[in-house]
Amino acid sequence: MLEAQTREQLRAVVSNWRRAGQKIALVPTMGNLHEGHLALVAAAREQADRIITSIYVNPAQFAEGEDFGRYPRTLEQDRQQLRAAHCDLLFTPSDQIIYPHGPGDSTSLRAAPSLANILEGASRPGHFDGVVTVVARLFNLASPDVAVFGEKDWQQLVVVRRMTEDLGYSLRIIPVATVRGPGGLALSSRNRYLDIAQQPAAEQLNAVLRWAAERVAAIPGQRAAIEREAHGRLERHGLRVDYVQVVRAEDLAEPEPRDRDLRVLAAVWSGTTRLIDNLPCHVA
Ligand code: PAJ
Repeated sequence: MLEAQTREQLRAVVSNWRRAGQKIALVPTMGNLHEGHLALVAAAREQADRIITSIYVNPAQFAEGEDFGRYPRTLEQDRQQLRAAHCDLLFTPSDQIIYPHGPGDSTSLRAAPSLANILEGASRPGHFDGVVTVVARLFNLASPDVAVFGEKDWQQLVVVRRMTEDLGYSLRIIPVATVRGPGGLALSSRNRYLDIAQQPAAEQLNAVLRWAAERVAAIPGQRAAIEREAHGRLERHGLRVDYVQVVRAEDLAEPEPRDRDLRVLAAVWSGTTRLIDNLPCHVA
């Protein structure tokens, strides 16, 4: 596996691949890789000849008081996993490469407000601005043909898809289904903040979403009541609910009676750990 830290190192490799007519996939991550990330690398393999995985813990998408400082950084472990997954290039830019003048004084993007100011964005103001700002930089640096994102972060996927369209990138966004642990908990780097006693309740997040998705699929007219009941169920499991909401899958809008592809999304707190999850909900 090749490695690059700078723009020049990355460009040199990418230009070689381009000259050889090879198709390039980018998998953006913040590291501390798990099977969810590796599923993205496997999906990238299906779509392209060469895979670039980036690891960069992006300060611009963490709000004041969030876990930027203690976000797990496990580069050596990540490197080994990527090697085993046959990633072709690991890109680990420094802050200086991504934000030459510092994140506070950089030229940045604003994510589409209708997508970015709700759900996660309502609780984490500016989060998606930080995400699209870094993802656009990574797209510019790597100029991939495809970029792979997890459905685990459904809202991020929708926001990035819109940014890609709005800015006219000619690349395809490939979504990958959420990888879960045996109890249904979506794999996440933040799961390591959970202690063993919090695990069963955390697993209820997925169980309740499964229940809600099935109910809404069967009786979409009862959506609001189902959201309320899901809220209550999560609280009864000791989870503090930030939101549990059914939206139109493609643009997170409030569903209309004719909409078929919905998505139920939730964020909860288990102690000091914020967990998110979502599931598709197809109305027959
Ligand atoms: P990170 O949380 O490291 O996630 C990187 C990618 O892995 C994202 O596309 C995310 O949706 C996906 N992913 C995480 N857990 C997953 C799981 N259990 N199953 C499937 N995919 C999963 O998301 C980010 O980093 C950042 O916001 C980033 C896009 C890199 C921009 O900084």
